[in-house]
Amino acid sequence: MKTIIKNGTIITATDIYKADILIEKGVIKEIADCISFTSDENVTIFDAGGQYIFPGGIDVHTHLDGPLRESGNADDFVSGTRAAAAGGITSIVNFTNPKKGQTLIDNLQEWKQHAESSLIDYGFHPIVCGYHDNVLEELPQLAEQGISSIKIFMTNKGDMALNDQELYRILKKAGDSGIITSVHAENGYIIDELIDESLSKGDTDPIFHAYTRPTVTEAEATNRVLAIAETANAPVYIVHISCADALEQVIQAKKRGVQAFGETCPHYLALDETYLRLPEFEGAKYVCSPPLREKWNQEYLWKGIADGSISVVGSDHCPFQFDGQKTVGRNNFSKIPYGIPQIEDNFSIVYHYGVHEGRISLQKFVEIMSTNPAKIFGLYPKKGSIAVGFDADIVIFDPNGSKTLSANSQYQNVDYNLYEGTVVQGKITRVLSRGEEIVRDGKVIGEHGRGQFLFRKKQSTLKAEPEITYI
Ligand code: DUC
Ligand code: ZN
Ligand code: ZN
Repeated sequence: MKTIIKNGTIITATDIYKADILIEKGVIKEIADCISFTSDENVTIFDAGGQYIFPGGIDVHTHLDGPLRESGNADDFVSGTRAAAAGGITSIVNFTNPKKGQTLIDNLQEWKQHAESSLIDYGFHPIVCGYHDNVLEELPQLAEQGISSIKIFMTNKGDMALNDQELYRILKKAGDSGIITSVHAENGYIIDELIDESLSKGDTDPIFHAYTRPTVTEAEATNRVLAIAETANAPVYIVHISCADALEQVIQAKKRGVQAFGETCPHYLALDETYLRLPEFEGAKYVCSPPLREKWNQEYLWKGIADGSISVVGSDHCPFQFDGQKTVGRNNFSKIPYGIPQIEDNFSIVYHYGVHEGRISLQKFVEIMSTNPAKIFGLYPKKGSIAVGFDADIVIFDPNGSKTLSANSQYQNVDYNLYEGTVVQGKITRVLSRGEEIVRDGKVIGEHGRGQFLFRKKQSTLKAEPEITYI
């Protein structure tokens, strides 16, 4: 069975050109000016005239099925990967949450079972919750099992936060094992003090979530973990950079030669702290950590994307229902589960505010949404571009179309949409995953359970490839 995509404009991280694409057995077999076929062949033809052909989005920051702290999140692998597919995402790397006392390897096996219902391909970043010596022994074993990244926290005192010694040991051992360490960099010890001070004054509204997590607490933690990674000579990936001050730490570390990569998220690019002030407690819908920042930070984040200081945009999709989950914190912002729904709109928001509004090029869009995540997280050259030999993970996108973002029309299993009513330029018309059409005219038609586990390459293998050096 063959598929040919005709007349589209192919966008990669480096090129824009018109060509046809031949897909066989889920893989891109040929790219040429005009691919012909005979009428007796069994060929599916998609005419992509006037449309862009992007490599499928790779979202390396998702929390599907995540029991984060006391509240379970609203999307599991069925609803979450349907939403992802509708939004142009063909692969995710999802966080796992180990139970107390569970080994990382056991936890991985458990999460592989959770993800069997996935519609799209998936990998995992195991979260290391707290430190114990076994963790160090397990890291090389994880790498052998196709896990080339982990996540650690400098916040959430008690159950997750690591001290500097623990950060150093884990970063070093992970780096030596070919694993890149993703870090949630906020100084949780200081934040907890600020929360107590705020609550004792009666300052309990959602906006105080932002005021008790000031940019300096993010910048300090970012700087510290970058210095620790530098000492350990280990690669480090700073997740969800929200502000100029934290980004500046990454820029300085890169100048010193630290193997540092930065990620931001669409909400830091498109929303700001004023949303936390919405009446009727609606600000709770926008509670995430790090918090939304003053608007002027957005310009710095876009500049960081454009100049390569930020390598990836990930969704940090971690949805909670407004009714019944977010509302738990009505009288105390620190009880609002932090996290927001985003997996479905990530691609559209970055395209709209980035490409359509002229902040980044089409090639840069592909680089941050697909190519860089694939390279940094060990999926390249299987995923992350449109080229012969790559999986046929493809988004066909009409730049003249548009879409209205709304809770009423979304696949995300949550009772609100962050961007309710926003009309974004461009429309995803088809999505292919390994050559199979999973979205048609914006509707998900792929079956859940067809997604495959992504065995990812170790970071050391990746480093040997020249492509990574441009970041
Ligand atoms: N921040 C995180 O670090 N994780 C989940 C959601 C969030 O807002
Ligand atoms: Zn985080
Ligand atoms: Zn997260």
